[in-house]
Amino acid sequence: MKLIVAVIQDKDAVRLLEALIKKGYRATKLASTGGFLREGNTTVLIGVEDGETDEVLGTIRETCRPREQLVTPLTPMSGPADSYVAYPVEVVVGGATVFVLNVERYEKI
Ligand code: 2BA
Repeated sequence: MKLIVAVIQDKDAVRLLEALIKKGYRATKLASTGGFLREGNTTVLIGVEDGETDEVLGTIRETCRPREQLVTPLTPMSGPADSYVAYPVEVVVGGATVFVLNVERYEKI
């Protein structure tokens, strides 16, 4: 058994969950926050049999898309803050950051 942990954008969460549930998978949605942007994102936990992993990864690929986002860097911790001009930089967020973990034991109690 595998545990698929997918960090996705909030905008894609409903589409991914609907697609997973339609295909008979079970999933848990967690509200999370990205360490870099410090903005809300969604982490989805999906427990699957080994042979189902690729289908779930395909579903994530179909429903989660990359988007460009402008980020304004924070003022530097040292140096004259008044002469610092923060130019927005563009980062590409998503489609999804996915970790596939081996599950040592699974019990439903
Ligand atoms: P954030 O950490 O808020 O990162 C959002 C986006 O900012 C990233 O998109 C990436 O394009 C950019 N970024 C992140 N760290 C950067 C850095 N040190 N320098 C320059 N740009 C940087 P994604 O790579 O698609 O990541 C989306 C979200 O997935 C992340 O949100 C984070 O919540 C999660 N994530 C990504 N990689 C991870 C990892 N190795 N471990 C745990 N969570 C991860």
